[in-house]
Amino acid sequence: MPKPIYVLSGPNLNLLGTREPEIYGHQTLDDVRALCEARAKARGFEVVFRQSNHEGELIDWIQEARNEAAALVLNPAGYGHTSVAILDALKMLGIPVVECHLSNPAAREAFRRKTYVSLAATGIVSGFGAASYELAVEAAAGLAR
Ligand code: CA2
Repeated sequence: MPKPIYVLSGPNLNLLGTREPEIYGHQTLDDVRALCEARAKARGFEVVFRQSNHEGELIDWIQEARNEAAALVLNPAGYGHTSVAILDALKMLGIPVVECHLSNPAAREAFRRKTYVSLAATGIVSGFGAASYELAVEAAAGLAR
């Protein structure tokens, strides 16, 4: 059995589906989890799916992924635009990293056009709502082989 694909989500995404559906869609994070699990299963992987509102906890999980994961899918949410600490953790990872966003940050406010995470990501999937996660898992499964 291969190592799992870690799918980590950052702050406020626990509230997904409850506001701004025109930007983020109507699906909840539990719906997203189900999509990720199904796509990973079809590619022979399991998923470790977690969300945190805390930067340090996300960093702990990224460090854990060094030994425990085949690849990482990360939606850093707001931390993507601010966190050098998460970038530093990703640089030490040594496994493929797929950055993932529900919306397309490049088409939004100027402050969203840069993410630190992108500097360490193998690739980015954004703008497809919950399907961004599915596509990111697909990419991660391909990279993990
Ligand atoms: O599009 C994305 O996935 C983002 O990572 C979402 C972040 C935002 O800061 C990034 O620029 C792009 C915001 C997450 C807010 O969480 C939500 C909570 C409830 C409903 C919708 C989103």
